[in-house]
Amino acid sequence: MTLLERLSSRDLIELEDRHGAQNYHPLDVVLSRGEGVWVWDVEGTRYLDCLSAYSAVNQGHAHPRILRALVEQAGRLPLTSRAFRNDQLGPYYRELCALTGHETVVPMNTGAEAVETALKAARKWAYDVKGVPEDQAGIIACDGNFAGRTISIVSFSSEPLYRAGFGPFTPGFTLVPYGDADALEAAITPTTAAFIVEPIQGEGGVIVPPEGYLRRVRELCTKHDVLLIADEIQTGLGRTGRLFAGDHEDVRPDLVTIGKALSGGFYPVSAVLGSAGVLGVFTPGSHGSTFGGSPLACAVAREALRVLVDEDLVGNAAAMGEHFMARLREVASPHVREIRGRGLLIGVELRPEAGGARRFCEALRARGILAKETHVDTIRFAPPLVITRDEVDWAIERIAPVLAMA
Ligand code: IF1
Repeated sequence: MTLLERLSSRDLIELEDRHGAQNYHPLDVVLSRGEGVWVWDVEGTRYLDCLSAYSAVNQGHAHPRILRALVEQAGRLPLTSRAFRNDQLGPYYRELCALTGHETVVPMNTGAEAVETALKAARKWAYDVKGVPEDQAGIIACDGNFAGRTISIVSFSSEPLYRAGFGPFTPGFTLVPYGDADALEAAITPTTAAFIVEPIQGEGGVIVPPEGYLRRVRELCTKHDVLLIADEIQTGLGRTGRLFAGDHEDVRPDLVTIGKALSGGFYPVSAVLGSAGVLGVFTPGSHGSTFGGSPLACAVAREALRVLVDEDLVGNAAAMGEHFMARLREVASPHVREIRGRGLLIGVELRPEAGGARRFCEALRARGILAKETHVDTIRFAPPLVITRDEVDWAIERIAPVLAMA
């Protein structure tokens, strides 16, 4: 046992606050162990995790198969850099392409890097293929988007909190309302390279667009020779009850960004998927990453994807999501304004008079459920996709009195 393991939650919180930058306001629960849908704090209290590290642990905490793959590969060869080839990268590409139906992969680490990579590919495609004049390629994004924290990404954020103090911003971005295909069409110009969109907005408050929106967006992008970039970093890899959230409308984007659950939460692994025609714009030296495509990342991702398939986590997300949502709708609460979502990405929006979602998350925590508010008024329920029917019912027994509280 290390010294740190004997510190209380209070001691550990004090240390974090003394030495850490204050860019988060977490619930004051200090976790030290996880298994499947469950996590334990340093005092040994057990919680059902209804956040799943923002959908990075779709396969459940510390999945034993992914753990084994990680340890095995870490003991053999963690990193080569892309200056040399490694024996995990090719098989990883093959398996990822076979699973997703895409042709080409760019391996990166964090979600933000995958988004940056997709935007770079789209700009270069606009110049090399579409014939847009130099430095004029435009990208259209949606109000309420969340795609990461880099300067270029916050340059197209509509959230003042994410931007304030970080200018000057990267030019070339236009915003349109989410869910409004006519607004997209009106914003497209001859120099538009791409439209980037989340099939369901996560940070925006679990916003499900109107039925048919993504299909219409696909048609418009095709008609105007604009690339459709789907950011599936949060919604992808089973979360919404299909492999990709775009699958609900049979939409095939030109580029797809994935991350988070690609590693089952063990390690930052992200990727851009697309066709050779688009991702082929990258030439040697034009893009890269020290850790992207490392043997460790590839081995972990390969096993994380196999677990997704072998345990039918996509099917379970669909079935358990339906059950979770149906049980939530039975809960009598004066505070609930709307329950929405898909699969196991569920948002419960409270009425403005409820006093904010934060106090409900604190009350849930006191009853053994960890959930996080998004925006001010929405509680997000997004447990690991390995959750069982009994565990959903266990959660509902605790959620119901919290939603009914004064
Ligand atoms: C934080 C939110 C979730 C994402 C989509 C790209 C990224 C994310 C659709 C970037 C990341 C995170 C990051 C995390 C909180 C979180 C989040 F509330 F802020 F919006 F999940 F809902 N595209 N989402 O959701 O991926 O670079 O972080 O790997 O604390 O910032 P990343």
